Amino acid sequence: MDSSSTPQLSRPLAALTIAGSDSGGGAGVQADLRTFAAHGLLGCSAITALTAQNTLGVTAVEGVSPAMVKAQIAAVLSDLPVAAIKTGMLKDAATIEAVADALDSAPRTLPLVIDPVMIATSGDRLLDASAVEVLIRRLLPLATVITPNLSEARALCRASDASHASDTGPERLARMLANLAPHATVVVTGGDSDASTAVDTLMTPDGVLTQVSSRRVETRSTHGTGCAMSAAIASHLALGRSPVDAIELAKRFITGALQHAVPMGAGHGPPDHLWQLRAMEPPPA
Ligand code: PXL
Repeated sequence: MDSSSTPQLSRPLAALTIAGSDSGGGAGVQADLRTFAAHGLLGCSAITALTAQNTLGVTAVEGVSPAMVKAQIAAVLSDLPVAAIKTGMLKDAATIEAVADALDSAPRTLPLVIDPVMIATSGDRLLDASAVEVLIRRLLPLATVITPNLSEARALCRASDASHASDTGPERLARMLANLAPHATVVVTGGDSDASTAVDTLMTPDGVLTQVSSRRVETRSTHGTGCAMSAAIASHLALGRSPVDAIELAKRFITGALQHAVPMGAGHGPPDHLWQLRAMEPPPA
């Protein structure tokens, strides 16, 4: 497989992100839409919350009503050729219930990537602690892929009553999460550790445990890396790839986006989601 190329689309395809807006453009819906575009897909969105933020952190958060979240999802799914869905920031329990209700009417075959976003890189909370249990009960059973980082994986396992999750390693966490998301390939991402390689731990629904490694890229342009990773996985699922292939390809996409990032802002700027397109640009005249 020529894994670096995006296949020619025989028909137009869209992907839907259900996530929060990042006014600074690096994470959330903005990162997802750039990532979908980079994979040749129309990006549709159901915005769950507005965040006022920049590369230094979040200064304000305001939710969108659950009814409006549901209406956005229904409007998109009833008309556009959505071939995969991802969720990001879901803010609170009522929003998760609305998303789960809206997805109940989506075809069961539509791939769903759940990025269980809890806390921004800046330390700001993006999901109420009390909503973790609702995420587990309503959304994880619907997932095709889930992409927690180590601390999100631990929070999910703790909330599901798996005691001692705090000192548990990625392999055991992936096994525990496979019980909570029985149809999903679980990816416990390790990119935010300090090691010289970024190692993700994968567990498929049939119980195969593997690791995908990439060289760590030294950069401060890491804001929204998890958003772009889950959106890239959703993009490859939309294009017909298997979950494991989609995860490997998404990891290469992220590694390139980090390598090509140009620092922006005084804090953590975004990776370059459009790096593959820039490589195709003609040189300046
Ligand atoms: O990267 C997680 C994330 C998701 N969604 C929104 C965010 C962030 C991180 O800042 O702002 C809206």
